[in-house]
Amino acid sequence: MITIVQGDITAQHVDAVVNAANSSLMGGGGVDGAIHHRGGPAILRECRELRASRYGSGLPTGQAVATTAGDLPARWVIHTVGPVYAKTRDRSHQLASCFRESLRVADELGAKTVAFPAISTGVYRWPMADAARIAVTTVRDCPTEVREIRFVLYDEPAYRAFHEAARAAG
Ligand code: AR6
Repeated sequence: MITIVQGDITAQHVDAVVNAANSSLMGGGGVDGAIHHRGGPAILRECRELRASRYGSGLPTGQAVATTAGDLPARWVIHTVGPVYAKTRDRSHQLASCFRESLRVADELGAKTVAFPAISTGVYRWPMADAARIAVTTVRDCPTEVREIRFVLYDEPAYRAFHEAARAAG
């Protein structure tokens, strides 16, 4: 089931929230900043451990990895790295990969409810309507045990874009 809501991803009562991270896993602005701010230092501690153990040169674009959600209502944060938008180079497959890989990690964890932000549409400048189309069609076609995939959009235009994408996807 796909649901679309307007709100703050850090406030979602779901099993896992997805973070629009960068490959350093060391935090940043936007969703990433909000998740680390509200989730507290436990998240960064696990991110540091992941950098030291598995991702010495950073989490590659399109991949996903889980940590605790610290003080957030969710149980886990799934960090994924969206592509930076570029007119001259189609990176749609990397954006789609973020959704698929996040759901794969969610299945490994046993998460049944997962909240996604509009990955890459902020600092990484992906046009909202196109990002919404990729997000909705990718999760719709992705085999998963997750029962609710919740898109959490920060503002009204993003919320409308995801509704329109869901309507177009049928
Ligand atoms: N809840 C839901 N959506 C949000 C929230 C929130 N609390 N805050 C912002 N958004 P961005 P990106 C929306 O920039 O483009 C960071 O510095 C926002 O309006 O968070 O993938 C990372 O460290 C936008 O539509 O992620 C990376 O360096 C969407 O979330 C880089 O930004 C994504 O915006 C990643 O850039």
